[in-house]
Amino acid sequence: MAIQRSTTTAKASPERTGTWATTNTVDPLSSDSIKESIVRHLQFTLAELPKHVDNKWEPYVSMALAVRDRLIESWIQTQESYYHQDAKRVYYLSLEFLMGRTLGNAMLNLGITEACGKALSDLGYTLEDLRDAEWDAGLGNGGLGRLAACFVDSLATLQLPAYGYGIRYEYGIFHQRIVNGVQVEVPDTWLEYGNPWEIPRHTDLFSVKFYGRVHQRQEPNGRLKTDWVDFEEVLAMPYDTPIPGYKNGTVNTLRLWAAKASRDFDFRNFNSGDYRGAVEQKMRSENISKVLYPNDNLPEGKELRLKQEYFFVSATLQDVIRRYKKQQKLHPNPDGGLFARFADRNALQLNDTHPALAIPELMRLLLDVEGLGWDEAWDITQNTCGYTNHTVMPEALERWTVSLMGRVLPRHLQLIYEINERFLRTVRARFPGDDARCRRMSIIEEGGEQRVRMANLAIVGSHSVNGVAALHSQILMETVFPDFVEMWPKKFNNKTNGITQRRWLLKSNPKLSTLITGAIGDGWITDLFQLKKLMPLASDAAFQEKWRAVKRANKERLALEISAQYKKRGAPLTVNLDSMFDCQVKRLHEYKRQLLNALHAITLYNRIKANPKGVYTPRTILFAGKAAPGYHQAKLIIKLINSIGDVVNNDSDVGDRLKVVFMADYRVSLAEKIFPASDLSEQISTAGTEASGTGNMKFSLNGALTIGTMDGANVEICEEVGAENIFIFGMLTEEVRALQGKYRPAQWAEQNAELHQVLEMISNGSFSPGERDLFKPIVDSLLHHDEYMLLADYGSYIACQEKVSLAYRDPTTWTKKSILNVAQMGKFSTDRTISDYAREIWGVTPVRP
Ligand code: NBX
Ligand code: IMP
Repeated sequence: MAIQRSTTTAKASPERTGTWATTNTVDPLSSDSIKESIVRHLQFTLAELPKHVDNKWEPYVSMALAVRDRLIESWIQTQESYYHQDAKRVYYLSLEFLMGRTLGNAMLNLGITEACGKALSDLGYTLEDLRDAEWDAGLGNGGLGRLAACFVDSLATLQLPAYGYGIRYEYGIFHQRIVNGVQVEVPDTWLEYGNPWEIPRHTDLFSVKFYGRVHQRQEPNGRLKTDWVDFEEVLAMPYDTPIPGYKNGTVNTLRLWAAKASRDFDFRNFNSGDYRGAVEQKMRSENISKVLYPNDNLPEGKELRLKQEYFFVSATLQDVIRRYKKQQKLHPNPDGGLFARFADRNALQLNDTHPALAIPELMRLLLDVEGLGWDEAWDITQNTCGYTNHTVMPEALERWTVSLMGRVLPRHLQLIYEINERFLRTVRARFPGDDARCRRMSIIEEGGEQRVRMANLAIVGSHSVNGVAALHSQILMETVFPDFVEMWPKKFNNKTNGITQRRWLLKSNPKLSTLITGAIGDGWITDLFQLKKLMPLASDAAFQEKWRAVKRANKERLALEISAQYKKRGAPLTVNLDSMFDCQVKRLHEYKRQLLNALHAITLYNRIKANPKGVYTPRTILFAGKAAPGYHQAKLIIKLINSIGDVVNNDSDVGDRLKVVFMADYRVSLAEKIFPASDLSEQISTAGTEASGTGNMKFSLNGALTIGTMDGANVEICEEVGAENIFIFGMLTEEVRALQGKYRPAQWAEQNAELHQVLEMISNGSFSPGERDLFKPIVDSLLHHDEYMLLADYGSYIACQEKVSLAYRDPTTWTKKSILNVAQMGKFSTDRTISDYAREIWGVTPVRP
């Protein structure tokens, strides 16, 4: 359905008096109307005149507001239709939404990119000019946060009644600078100039409580009533961002909460005479939404983080219940209590365990506030919640100490104990006398300091538990949670991740999009399986030629970006456009094995040095990614990569046959430039460690071939594109498992002369002149522990890279494989992922506004 283009009339709400009706006589999506709107915002919202503007920010904001205006009517209509049609709603609860930029996406979804371009050119600007004025909304760390952003896009495009709920961090993921090869973190002040996409809702506040104690008393009717007393109160204020579907009239909501000190609290404290103490407390409570925790796959266990998790869960659930009650009033249910249909009208999806407090919080609201009994409340909770797991690494599972939980959330700790007791009773009934099983399954970890295992809580309190790729789900069921699977086999399922093609092809790679649409039509934009129609063109010489020209142009664009960045760093660098762009872009983590890629780079360097006259396939090896600020080993790996670059890039024997590049500040907007320009995608995690990966899909959708292990979603990519169109190497999960316990990495180093030489160079200061021992910790760790078995996979990796180099020398075959990769990416659209969640977990269906 297309956006309404004709004359529009805003109707007055029936219960209000007065004449609200207005008429709009021009087509709001025409370039004239858009231009008028930009100028009006510049003048009346920003109090500026076009002739006086000397920056890009103000025209960008005016443009953004003009586009936002064009979403509002559909937004309101969409929300009204959810009420009118008594829709079942889905809530995606996530501590992270890595949205990136909004302008380009909003224009595409409204179908007004061209009109906007024309309007701007009349005013003397181009879209490209203004694009870079927008800050990335970087409210996430990596895959988990970006997945949430792709999900809300697909939810709107599929016209599902859905919401994203999270935190409006004042500081998103830090910016990364590279100074002397070292990562330096710079705060992300993305809201400094304001955010034109968000609508603050100053009147829709909820109160969230912390600390205090629990007080139980008998009510006159004999029931036990629980009160939470002596608490500290913080207010949650929502900020709404519109999430438009693709040209379909649906506009959903991303609602992010900001913490505000309560007035009541100000008043009490400021009048007590302790002014400074009161100010400090106010600031402390507003700190809750101040900053995103920058760790991925390693929880910090800090009190503030626990408060963030509870703050957003509590505000969200109060809002969900408010909306449910309102909808029940419009569509009364004569039989059954007010909450009888709650689970029929609401689905909550927990993005990892970060929002798992939703389980005890929903119980608390139903029991203590709404007055339901335990059994009814528990049924509702279990039937409403679903839990998605994103990691199998034990150190990444959240476990809050009981003492912290009891202090910050006394009522919730009590509820968790009660949930656990009832749960363990059912375990004992099923498996009498099996104490070991009870200890393993308990929500409370004993032995040492008591902890709350959030994954166990999430499993017990949900009706669905899913992993994010077939292999990951299998590992979850076989080795991480086998006891739970035995207890509830039907609860467990797989939902393989995806990506939205609207951002990761249509918007980020306009040239390839145009070529594809010219060949097969534009159906792929909302039905990615249609890319299959490219198959017959894979060997078509003329089509191949155009395909290569697109890749070339994208490489030119990235090369300019690289040169600009290195120039700023004072280390000018030109990359060879004929070289293979070999890219690994993702968070820095030992299990992802950027170091293995670095060992390959040194190996290539050594080969060139040993035989400078040899024939080599030129490569530009590009890395990008942030390391958690406290993750020293990861930061040292960044330094090593940059140091290898310093040596290799300045060696005249090497010339333009090899460059090692580290691009700073990997983020959504940079990713959008890298994927379209890459030839080779590095997906080389140790088998069994990467839950899914989604970067792997973005590369493949943009025509890069993959070198990868049989890990995460690589397994399914291989299945889709066929083994002949992907480069697979390394141990399988079972082989990794079999080697654990008896692995002697030093022996692998001794047996491979090239590997031995590479390690020797890293430890003898070849890449750290003047600081010989700088990288010794890396080599020590490899030789003595090598937790992720880089040395065991090195030989197979190098051999596989030789096959890649050889294949790249034959452009016809390479291009054919590239086209066949793109053609077979249909499965990896989040449209498919979300349809599966909607049908198999949430039970929701589309609502057309
Ligand atoms: O989630 C990632 C996985 O590592 C990927 O394999 C997967 O593709 C992706 C989406 O399912 N996990 C991830 O990004 N985790 C975090 O960012 C994270 C953040 C905070 C935290 C724990 C993990 N406390
Ligand atoms: P919420 O979903 O209750 O947060 O409301 C979001 C939007 O839905 C509001 O701003 C209104 O545009 C619309 N809305 C609110 N209440 C009603 C209603 O009772 N009927 C239809 N639409 C409503």
